[in-house]
Amino acid sequence: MFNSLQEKFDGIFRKLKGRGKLSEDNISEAMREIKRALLEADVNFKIVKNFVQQVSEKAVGQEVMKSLTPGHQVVKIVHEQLIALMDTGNFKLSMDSNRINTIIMVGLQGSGKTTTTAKLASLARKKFTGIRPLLVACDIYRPAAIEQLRVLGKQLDIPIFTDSSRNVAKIASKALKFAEKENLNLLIFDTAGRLHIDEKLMQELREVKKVVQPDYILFVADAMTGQDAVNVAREFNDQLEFSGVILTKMDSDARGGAALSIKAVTGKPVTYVGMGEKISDLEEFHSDRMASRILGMGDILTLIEKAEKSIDEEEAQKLADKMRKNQFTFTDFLNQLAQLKKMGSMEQLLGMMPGMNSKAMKNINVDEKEMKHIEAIILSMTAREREKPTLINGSRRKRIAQGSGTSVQQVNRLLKQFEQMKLMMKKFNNPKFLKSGAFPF
Ligand SMILES: Nc1nc2c(ncn2[C@@H]2O[C@H](COP(=O)(O)OP(=O)(O)OP(=O)(O)O)[C@@H](O)[C@H]2O)c(=O)[nH]1
Ligand SMILES: [Mg+2]
Repeated sequence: MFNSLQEKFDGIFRKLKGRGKLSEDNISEAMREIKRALLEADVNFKIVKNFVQQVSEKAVGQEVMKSLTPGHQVVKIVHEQLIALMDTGNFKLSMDSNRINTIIMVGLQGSGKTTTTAKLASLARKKFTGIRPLLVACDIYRPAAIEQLRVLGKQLDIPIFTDSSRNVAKIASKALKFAEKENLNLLIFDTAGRLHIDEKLMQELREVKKVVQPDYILFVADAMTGQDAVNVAREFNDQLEFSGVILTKMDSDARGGAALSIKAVTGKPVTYVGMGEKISDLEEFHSDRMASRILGMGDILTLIEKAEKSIDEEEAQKLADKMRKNQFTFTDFLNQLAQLKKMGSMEQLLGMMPGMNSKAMKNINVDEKEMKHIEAIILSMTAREREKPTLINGSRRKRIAQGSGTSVQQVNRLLKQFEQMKLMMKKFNNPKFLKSGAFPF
């Protein structure tokens, strides 16, 4: 996500930070570079112009020029300005289990409406107490669309509503009655997409809107389509007035133009972002966290939230105790790998760490295959070996390598890394080390 923009900002800021004092020329050169970087990221031209103008007005001010760390001051200004650009205002999805809540999903064909309908239902059920969702199939043009929703519903154990009527507004109205009867209180309407906006679709959506009187209309857009997504958003908003945007496929979007422009162009905020094809790959959008990610400052808050959602607190406490007492074993390591996997791919997680821009990621070379090897090696150990790795002599190493389809060298490497890890933990546990401030948290 945002890889190319991250890399460019990194280069621009490195130059600025390297200078003791900044002249107006230095700043205007940086502004030219920022402008180019944003345009290459496919951000709307007018927005770029405005953005750079505002940043430079603040940056050439006395405070920055006189500051001892002018480069850092400029980064701070850009950070603030990025936050303002993507500001979500006071939008917050809220739900009340004592009444029927409704959301209509709209957007072009293939933007991710159906997938996101399921993701959102699952997220709402977790986030709000007493929410019982119903997925309503309003895409009557493709039989496969209903089947797709059915599969997703089944996977999540969430009911879906379908009807043979050819009138979408009628289906919507029947779905509302069905929900009342079945005591379901969140209806998400998955509507049909078109390749382009056409009057028939808009008319149909307006009718559904009239019948449902929805709490929210969410416009779903494929982030990878950049400015096209923004232009389509503007038209949908003019014709239908939506409440917010969900940007999908952010995991594959290297440029970020849609995320950066859509609020300024439509006046409607990005609310959630799709970060992958899995049901759990839907994240709340926060402009400050996104701005930090773009500037390579990481997104520790989202990382913590992900951890809170996927990691069993009691387990984590036990683990921390073991680490403190230096009793950490391969069994614990295996458990930890399993918990980590629940949080997402290694790449996704590392991407949220501060300083992890795309360049750093390349150097680290997150190899999911390597993780699988590690897992296989540990699984090939006996229970006793996992608890007491010093038992693992030459012949055991050979057996483990054979059992896990790896080499003795790989087994050796893991054993060595494990020892080093334990040494590190010992260091962290030393109060002197913690006081030295070397540990960042
Ligand atoms: N990588 C990635 N893929 C996604 C994401 N969201 C959706 N997709 C994929 O995008 C494709 C289209 O998604 P759908 O949910 O079927 O899109 P749709 O808007 O319902 O499409 P139509 O019903 O044809 O209009 C599917 O293959 C999804 O798996 C995302 O956040 N990341
Ligand atoms: Mg669909």
